[in-house]
Amino acid sequence: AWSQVPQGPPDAILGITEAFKADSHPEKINLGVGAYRDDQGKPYVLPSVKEAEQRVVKKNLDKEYAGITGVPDFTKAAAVLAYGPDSAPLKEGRIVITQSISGTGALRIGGAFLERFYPGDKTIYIPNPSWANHNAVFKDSGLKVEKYRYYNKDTIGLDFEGMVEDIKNMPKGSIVLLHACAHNPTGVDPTEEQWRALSDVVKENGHYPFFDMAYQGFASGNTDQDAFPIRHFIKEGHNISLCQSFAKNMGLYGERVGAFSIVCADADEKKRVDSQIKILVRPLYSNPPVHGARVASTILNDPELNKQWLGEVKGMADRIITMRALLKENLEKLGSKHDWSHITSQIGMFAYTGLKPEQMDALAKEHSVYATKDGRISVAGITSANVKRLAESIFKVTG
Ligand code: PLP
Ligand code: TYF
Repeated sequence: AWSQVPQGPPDAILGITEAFKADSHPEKINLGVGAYRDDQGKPYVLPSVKEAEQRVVKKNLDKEYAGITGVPDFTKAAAVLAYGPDSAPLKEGRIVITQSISGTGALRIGGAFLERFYPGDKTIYIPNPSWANHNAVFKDSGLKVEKYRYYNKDTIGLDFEGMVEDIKNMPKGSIVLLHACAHNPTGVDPTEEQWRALSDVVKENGHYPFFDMAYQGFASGNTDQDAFPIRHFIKEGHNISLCQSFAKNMGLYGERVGAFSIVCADADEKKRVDSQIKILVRPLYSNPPVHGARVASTILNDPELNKQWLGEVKGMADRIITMRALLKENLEKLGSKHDWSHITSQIGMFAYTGLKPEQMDALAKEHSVYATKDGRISVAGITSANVKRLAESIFKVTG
């Protein structure tokens, strides 16, 4: 029946792991997928997660279905984490929130809701570049995807003027996707002052802000600080949508823990939107898995464990910052003539090195260093043991 099905290309990011696995070099380095590693290069299960898991198991809970929108203790706490305990719409009971299959699932529910109900043009504007999956998720949700300027390759920084100009030039009432913090793939975020200006431009043009926050805590090491754009937009009266992922900040990757929320005008609107979210989720996957949400909920709702977790998030963010500094230092020690200051000025899990596709190819072929063609490296894959060899490899391919 499927003789007409054409061969498709592998995922640009997940495909790298395949190439890495096939390489027999004893000191091969995988900087492809954005997943945190400890300084031994091993996946990291947070001690707070282990503790929460023990507590969940001890409770001997049943395995009944969650409601369509998931585990309420989890979603309530996820909303507080993002919007803050003093958030007005939260206190006024006008935020719809549903558990989701991690951040990707949140984006997909959001995309489907916009496709079904957004009163304006069903186009979503995403930054150029953006996480490769954004385009696919929104296209498959039935939205049109357009890009706005974001990255300036000459400065290896934010093209703030271009971004503002593009947002101004979108048709009034456009949907604008914004990475809340730790922009993937560039590691380049607007400053707080720039966020204030962005909030104004979005408001002046009647646009609809749709936030993706997959790395809360990973940018600054502080979850409140990283939520600044969300909280500022709310303070300015924007009724935003928000996708949250707990893959990175709790290391719950494979547990698929996330949330999607919509800030409504009032409690009545919330009730109606909530009913439609349920109608939308039901034929997609009926209801979400409970285990990961219980673990996250245990961490978020226990003050002691919560504090421990925040320390562990900071620990991950700090290790990444240390590796950035070490990589830059090693490149300079080798006598590289290039300016590598962007490696330490960029934030979050990724560094956008500015390396060309040919140089990335050479890194893989000649040095067994694997990362995406766009020059993005996952700094979380760098360790004290491999940073020197990595710097030497980058030095060799960049001259
Ligand atoms: N959004 C961005 C910008 C991402 O980088 C990712 C990947 O980690 C996601 C969303 C969703 O990831 P997940 O579905 O694993 O939560
Ligand atoms: O950008 C990354 O590396 C992470 C992980 O299809 C990821 O966001 C990558 C690709 C993908 C799903 C997750």
